Amino acid sequence: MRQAGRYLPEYRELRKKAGSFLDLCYTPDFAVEVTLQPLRRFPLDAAIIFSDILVIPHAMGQEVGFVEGKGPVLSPIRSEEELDALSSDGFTEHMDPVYRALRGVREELADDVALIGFAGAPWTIATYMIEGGSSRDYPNAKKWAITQPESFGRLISILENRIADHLIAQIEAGAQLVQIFDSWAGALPARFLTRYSVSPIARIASRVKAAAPDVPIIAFPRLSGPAYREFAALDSIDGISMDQSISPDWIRQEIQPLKTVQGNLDPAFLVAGDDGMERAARDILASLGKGPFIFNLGHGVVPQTPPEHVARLCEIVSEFGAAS
Ligand code: 1CP
Repeated sequence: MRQAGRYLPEYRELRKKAGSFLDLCYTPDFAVEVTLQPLRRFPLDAAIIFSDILVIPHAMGQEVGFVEGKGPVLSPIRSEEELDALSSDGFTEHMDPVYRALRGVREELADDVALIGFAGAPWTIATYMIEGGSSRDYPNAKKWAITQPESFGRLISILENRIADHLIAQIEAGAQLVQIFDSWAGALPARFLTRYSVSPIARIASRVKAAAPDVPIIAFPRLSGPAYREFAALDSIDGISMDQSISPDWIRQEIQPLKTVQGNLDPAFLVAGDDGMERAARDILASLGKGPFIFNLGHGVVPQTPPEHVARLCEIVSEFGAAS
């Protein structure tokens, strides 16, 4: 999940200094520093490289910006011609600062702290590319998928290739585990889920496995409900990250027998803190803590989160780990 970000004053300061979000992402010294900021404060078991899922469309020539208070803004792609104008030339060179940042982080991390690389999944990246930013209903992306499945499939397939390349290059640069974020999987109609989320993720994971058989791959098909089972059935996936809409008991019964589970505290508990947070965290640990499990949130840390609450949550999880 996003563990860096605006809830940390030191992040806000560095972001101001960098000028823009993308400058933060593409300046290795800054990206290393932002990645390590949460690790300096909290005894976390893993660092996730500071970057974004939207560096992929940016590397293919799409205009991408991050506007304060609004989020990502892209020049939307809505036609075959705009799709044809995307280019994969120079992709690796464009991404070089990300790989340099991974190397820099790995050098500074303690040996027992894992470094996680990541990418968005094709459907989630495609929604931003087509809608031009965050969306509630994805009208343009869905219309394209419904009315022109062939060219939509072409976009998905281009993204699959770039995502697989990007994950493999991150592993070569020091990522010891990679996560694929399909944050908007839950917005796909059931009839499209396999075609545009499960299968593309399976193909990407197979390519990554062929290049790096020992590196675990976690899929996060957020809000996909009972269809989480389809992802858990994939051979090439090692772990499933769960959002907070699913009860820990269902996860224990349906997913944990198949895969390592990661999740799934609602980030709102981290905002609230106190007893509510403690009870919710302990319930998750009691339900899932005996099986293969990575305690995590169900989505990214939100800006309103008091850092002290994160520190307290780390204590609760460590106490459970020490006692079991
Ligand atoms: O700990 C870390 O910082 C890890 C780096 C990380 C990751 C894994 C960032 C930095 N972004 C992401 C993934 C990401 N980016 C996802 C998938 C995970 C998720 O659902 O949260 C998505 C959908 C994005 C797209 C994105 N980036 C948005 C839009 C979200 C939406 O609701 O549409 C936004 C606002 C960003 C900016 C961003 N990326 C990362 C951070 C820390 C931030 C916030 C920027 C800031 O506060 O300055």
